[in-house]
Amino acid sequence: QLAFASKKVKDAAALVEDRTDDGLTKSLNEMMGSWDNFTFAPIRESTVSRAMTRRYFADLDTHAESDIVIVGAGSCGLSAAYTLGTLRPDLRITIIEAGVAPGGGAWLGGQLFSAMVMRKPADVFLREIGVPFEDEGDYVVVKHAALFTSTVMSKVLAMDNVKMFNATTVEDLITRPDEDGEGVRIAGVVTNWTLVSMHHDDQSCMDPNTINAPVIISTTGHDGPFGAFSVKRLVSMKQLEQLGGMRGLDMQRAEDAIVKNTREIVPGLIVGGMELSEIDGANRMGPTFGAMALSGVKAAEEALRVFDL
Ligand code: AHZ
Repeated sequence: QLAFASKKVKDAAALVEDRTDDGLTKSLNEMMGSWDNFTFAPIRESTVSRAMTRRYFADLDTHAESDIVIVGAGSCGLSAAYTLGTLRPDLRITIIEAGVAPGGGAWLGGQLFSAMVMRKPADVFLREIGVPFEDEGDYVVVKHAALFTSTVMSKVLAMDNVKMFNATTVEDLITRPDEDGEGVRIAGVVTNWTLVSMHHDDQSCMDPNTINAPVIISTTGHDGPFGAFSVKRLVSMKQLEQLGGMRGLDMQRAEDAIVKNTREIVPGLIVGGMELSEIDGANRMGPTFGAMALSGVKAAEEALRVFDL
């Protein structure tokens, strides 16, 4: 254990102070209106560097051997991470997200509109994480998609056993021969800084890093610059014959299909969310997110089944 670990505030509730009648804490209240003599506690620049890098490299060290790696932190990956982290605080869970900003397509409901629609029964997941919604009968509406995404993300990031490496891309899969020696099982992921992954064509000698794990959940979304990563790689390594190709939009069919088809695709690799549509030739659903949340829950369940085998 590194020394800084012992300083960690284990219980966030211990940080919460009583509030005064105006709604703010006494400490903040006292600070307001007394800016003339205001000054921060002293710091040296190297202290800041070390505060960040020491933790990051300790996390890299710890998570080089993970129990479960989730690739992609969109609505599906985050829902999977929440479910896994809650059910199994004993497991070391690693999230690799290519973007600087995790959340995938779940910061807006659709086009550039704020509200996020989830068809029932996905409201169970909103109740689980404590996101309020308007009940419209067969569907519910969260007033801003960012409320859903930031809530599930904040819960996941606060979990002691979960580490997210963002701005980091999974650029290959680690494989081993499977039991009968004919195919492969997935045994981890190959990572690199996203900015490096984007420049393999014009820079050389930028070898990647690796994370071993017996179970991977891939939720990289449908095909696009970074999307459908794992399933495209399975085709190029001849573990899948071909991709079905995501079909046109049909909300009714698409959401049922994505949840139903969330499964282990090759030993050790579970695929969830819109990445699945590329394997199975499923329709897209457009701006309804219930299937993403529940596919994440099912992917977590599948991952635990495989992990506990
Ligand atoms: O940055 C990607 C995004 O945050 C990340 N990602 C993709 N490839 C990666 C790689 N390494 C690391 N190689 C990678 N990260 O994966 C995340 C995918 O999020 P998403 O929101 O695109 O996918 P999702 O399946 O969670 O949600 C899909 C949401 C959609 S798409 C859609 C439609 O097109 O009709 N409808 C819905 C609800």
